[in-house]
Amino acid sequence: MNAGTGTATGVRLTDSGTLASHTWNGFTGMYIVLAPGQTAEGSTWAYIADFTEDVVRLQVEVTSAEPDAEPADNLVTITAPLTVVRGGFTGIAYGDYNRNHVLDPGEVLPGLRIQASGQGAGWSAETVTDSQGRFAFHDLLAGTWHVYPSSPDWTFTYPAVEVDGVSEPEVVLRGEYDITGWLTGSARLSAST
Ligand SMILES: [Ca+2]
Ligand SMILES: [Ca+2]
Repeated sequence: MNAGTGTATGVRLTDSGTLASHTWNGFTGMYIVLAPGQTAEGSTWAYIADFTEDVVRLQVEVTSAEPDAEPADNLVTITAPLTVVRGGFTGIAYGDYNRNHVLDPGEVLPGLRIQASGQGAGWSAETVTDSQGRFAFHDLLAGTWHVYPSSPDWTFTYPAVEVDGVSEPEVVLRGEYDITGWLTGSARLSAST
């Protein structure tokens, strides 16, 4: 709010803190003009970028082109307690050779690279299945994670897993072999003489 008696031009809002990149609705890229007594509101939505402390910190500052009679009231610092929930999930990957939708002996896929990506930017993790075809992700941020097994021979659907920090869901990754890789061959025709 412009509490002064003169018009404020070039009013802009800047902030710093532990939030990831974000923009302010109502202020983004704009210089606002405020007549005396006029109020401007902004809102924002952001992921939290820094989890190292148990607080969310946001410092918002309003500046204008004109000298401010009282610069001290232009800065607001907000802190809120932050509880970071972490959890994980486990799973097994197999290639369903006989296409019966059942994990049969000999079908587990060891050494399979598995990626997981979460809701936030840069939320990703990766692991490799062990000799039993098993894998586990721990210490992930709670939320929806998508699982991406990668194999040149097997085609998977990419399941979504809810990580809640309470229980660790078990994910079964069933691979179907890529038929295009199995149909290569050659035919030789000969004509009778
Ligand atoms: Ca002021
Ligand atoms: Ca099977």
